[in-house]
Amino acid sequence: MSSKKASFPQDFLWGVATSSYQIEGAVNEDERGPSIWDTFSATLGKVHNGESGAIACDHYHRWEADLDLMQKLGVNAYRFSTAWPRIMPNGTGPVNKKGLDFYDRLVDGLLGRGIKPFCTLYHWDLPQTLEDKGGWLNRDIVAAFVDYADVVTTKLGDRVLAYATLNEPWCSAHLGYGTGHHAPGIADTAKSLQAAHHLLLAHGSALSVMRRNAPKARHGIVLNLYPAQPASDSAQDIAAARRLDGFFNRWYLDPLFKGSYPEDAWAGYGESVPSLQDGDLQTIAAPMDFLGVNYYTRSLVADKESGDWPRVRAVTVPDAEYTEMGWEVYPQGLTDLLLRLHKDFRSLPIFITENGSAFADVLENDRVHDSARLHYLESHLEAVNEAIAQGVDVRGYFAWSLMDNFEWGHGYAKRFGLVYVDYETQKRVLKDSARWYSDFILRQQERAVLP
Ligand code: IFM
Repeated sequence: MSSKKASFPQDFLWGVATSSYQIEGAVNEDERGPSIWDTFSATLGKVHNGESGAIACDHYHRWEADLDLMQKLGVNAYRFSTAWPRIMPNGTGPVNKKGLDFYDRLVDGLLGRGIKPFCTLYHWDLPQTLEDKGGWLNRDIVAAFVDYADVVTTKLGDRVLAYATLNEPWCSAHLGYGTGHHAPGIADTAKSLQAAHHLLLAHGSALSVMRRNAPKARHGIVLNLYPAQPASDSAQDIAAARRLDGFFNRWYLDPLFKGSYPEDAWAGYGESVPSLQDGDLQTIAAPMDFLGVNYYTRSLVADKESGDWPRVRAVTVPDAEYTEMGWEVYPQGLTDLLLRLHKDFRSLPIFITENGSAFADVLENDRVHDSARLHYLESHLEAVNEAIAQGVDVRGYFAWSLMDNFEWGHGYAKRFGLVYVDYETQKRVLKDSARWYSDFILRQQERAVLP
C-alpha cells in the first residue's frame, strides 16, 4: 500500500499481539497454579505431537529481550494477556504476588520503551481448580472472574491503555465445551451455550469494577468474527449463511450490543439453549468503550439438509489462496465485516486485536522469506484502510502474532509469528513480514508528522 493512499489516523495504534499460555512457558515457576491447558496438553491425543506450553517461547524469562525486539520493530502498542493461574493459582483466594509482579514489570517495561500496554484478562488459560468445580458451566465462576479482574486492574490500573475482559468467547465455549477440540475437552452443545452465557455474564459483571480501578483506561471485549457468506444465490444458501452468522457472530454481538440473544439462533438451538436469570442480559449489555475484532477469514457456506443447527456445509473456492490452517485469504471480508459492524451495531471504536496467517516458514541463513504472510498483512491493512475511508472508527491494528508460538491443538506446527522462533535455541529471527511491517509503521508515523 502506498503511504499516500493510507488514511490511518495520526494516533493509530500499530501493534503486535500474543497470549500468556502461548508464549510464557515457566508453567511450574513462581507458584503458578495449573491451568486447563496444562491438563489438556498432558492428555494423550489432544495436542499435536503431545506438545504443550510448558516452555513455549520462554517469554517469562526473556520478556525484556522480547520488549526490546518490539521496540526495534517500532510498534507503539502491545496486546498481551495475564495468566489467571499465575496471579490466583487456585482461581479464587490468595493472590500470588510473584505472578502479579511479572505483569507489573512487563507494563512498566512497555511504557519505558514507548509502547502502550493492551491487556486481555482471559485468553483461555483457566485455573484447573476452577474447572474442577465445573469451569464455565458453574455460575460461581462469574464472581471468581470479577475478583480476578479486580486484582489485575487494581495493580496495573491506568498504566494500561485498554483492557479486554475476554478473548474470543466463541472459542472458549464452542471449542472448549461444544466440540472438545480445546481445553477442557467437553463435547456437548447445551454445555457450550451455557458456558458462553457465563462467559458473557462474567464480562458484563466485571466492567464496573474494572472502570472503578482504571477510570482512564478503555474497557471492552475481543470477539472472533467471520463474515458468513452464501456459496450461491440460492435462497437455501443465503439462509444457511444467515444461520451461520447467528452461530458465530450474532450469538455474541446481539447480547453485548442489544441485550438479547438472536431469535433465529435461539429457536434453532431448541432444547440446548442456556438458562438465564433475570437481569443477566442487562448485565451483559453494560456499555463498553471499544470492540476488539479478531479477523482471519470469511466463512463461505452452503445449505445442509440435515444435521445439527446451523446446518451448513463449508465450501472452498478452487483458485483461492489458503493458509496452513486451511483458512481462505480473503481481505475483502475484513472491510465487509467492519462496515457491517458499523451499520448493524452501536458504533464503538474498534481495534483489530488480531489478524494474521500461518504459513510454512523456512529459516535459511538467518532469514525467513515469508512473502505469503507479508502479502496477507499488506492486503489486510489495505482492507482496514478502506473501512476507515468509508467511515468506520478503527483505532488500532495488532498483528497476530509478535512471534511463533504454541498454537493450541496444533502445538508448534503452525507458525503465525512476524518473528521466527527457533524452539531449540529460543533464538528470534525477524521474518521479511516483520521487516516490512516495521518499515510500514515508520512511513505511517513520518506521514503523521508531516505538515
Ligand atoms: O493463536 C490464536 C489465538 O490464541 C486466538 N485467535 C486465533 C489465533 C490463531 O489461531
